[in-house]
Amino acid sequence: MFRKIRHYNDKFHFMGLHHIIKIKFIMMKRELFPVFVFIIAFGLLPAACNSQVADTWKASPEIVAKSSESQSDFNYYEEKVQSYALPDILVTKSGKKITTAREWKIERRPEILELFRENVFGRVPATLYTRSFKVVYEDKNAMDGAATLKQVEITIKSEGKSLVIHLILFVPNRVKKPVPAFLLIDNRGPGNTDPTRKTKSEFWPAEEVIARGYAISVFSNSDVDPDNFDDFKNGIHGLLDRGIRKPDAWGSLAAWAWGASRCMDYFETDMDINNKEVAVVGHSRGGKTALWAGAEDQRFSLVIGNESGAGGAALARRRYGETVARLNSAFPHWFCTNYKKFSGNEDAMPVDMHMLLALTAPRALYIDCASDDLWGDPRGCYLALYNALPVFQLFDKKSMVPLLMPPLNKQVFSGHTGFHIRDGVHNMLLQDWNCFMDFADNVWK
Ligand code: GTR
Repeated sequence: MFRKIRHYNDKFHFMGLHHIIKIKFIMMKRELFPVFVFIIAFGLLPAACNSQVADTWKASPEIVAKSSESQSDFNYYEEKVQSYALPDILVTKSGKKITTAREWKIERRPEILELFRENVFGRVPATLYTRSFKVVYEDKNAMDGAATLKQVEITIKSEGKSLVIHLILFVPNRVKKPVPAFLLIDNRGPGNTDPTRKTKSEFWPAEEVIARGYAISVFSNSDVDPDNFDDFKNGIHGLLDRGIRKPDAWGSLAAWAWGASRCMDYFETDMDINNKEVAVVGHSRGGKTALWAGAEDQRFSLVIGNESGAGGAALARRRYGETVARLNSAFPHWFCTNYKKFSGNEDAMPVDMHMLLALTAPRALYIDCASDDLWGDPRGCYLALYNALPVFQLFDKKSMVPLLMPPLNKQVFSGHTGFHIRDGVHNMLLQDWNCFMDFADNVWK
């Protein structure tokens, strides 16, 4: 069930079961032996040799030292990462090996989704509610005629109480409809998402996205659930939670992800939007949320986790930068109560974040990090993506990222998986969005 891996450099990827199986297969066929020798000579050996190191990202020693100094309770040294064993993504709880896309979809995916609901993000309550949509403002001549602006109220009602999610949507005018769209789960406040466009921010570069022919939309996570610990009294919890809170009841991240799905419900009613091509995007806590939204709601065809870090793409077992214990103490409202069992006890988790990423397959997944954001463990995010590939490849062999982490500012993607690490601090910038759109161009063609 668990596979031992080495952590320090990327060479361990060759320990992946899928590679071993492939190599065994090649060796069985004698006529293919020269191919095997070729792979060893030109594939494994150069990858293991130092000449490649210049082409792969490594944390800057200065930033490692600085981060370590400012947060001395956390590990920033790669050589101090203890070895760990990741749960095998392709072996079911009962020990069955998954070898086909069908088996993944029917057997392993639902099992992993349940494990994340039970132990990490929590479960959405079954409480009945109604939702309605109202376009409260429309400007067909927004952005000097380049786009149509729609401001939509999504009203959720249950037993006399209600809550409104405010969706802002720009649709490009000079493009054939319906168009693909990006939906940002905004965790930074309205200063980044001004519908009047008097204030502009790279965090939500609406003009640039419109210029590329995509619609761009946003809602604020705090509309769904304010980002503070109040024992789950306010926001959607106040509306839908009933009875005594269970250890697997949803936290705020799951609530925000649920909010993204309500925006998707709206897109399904808007003829301008191609609801088969909607990307959910989030930064940091919003990035963790986007990954979970994509796992829970398979209508999102592209999932983008920007600097999602611990509780997002970063492998928990590496305990590099932010840890499960710190997430639980600093943000007790983000995850379900069961997640607290894993504070300082990551090896006991029945999942790790490569499994969260795999829940996106066979849809498209993009992960990105920033070089100075060691708190969010860029290498741990990459390793999660790499270790999710066997699932993507059950559907499409082309889904691939290289063995070694790409160097700074060099985007890599193939098939339905992509990655980059940007130079600089924790943020989401136009440079990142350009990479998302390049990937989307390729996926949505
Ligand atoms: C930090 C938190 C991270 C990340 C970040 C953010 O304080 O430790 O997990 O979510 O906030 O959302 O900007």
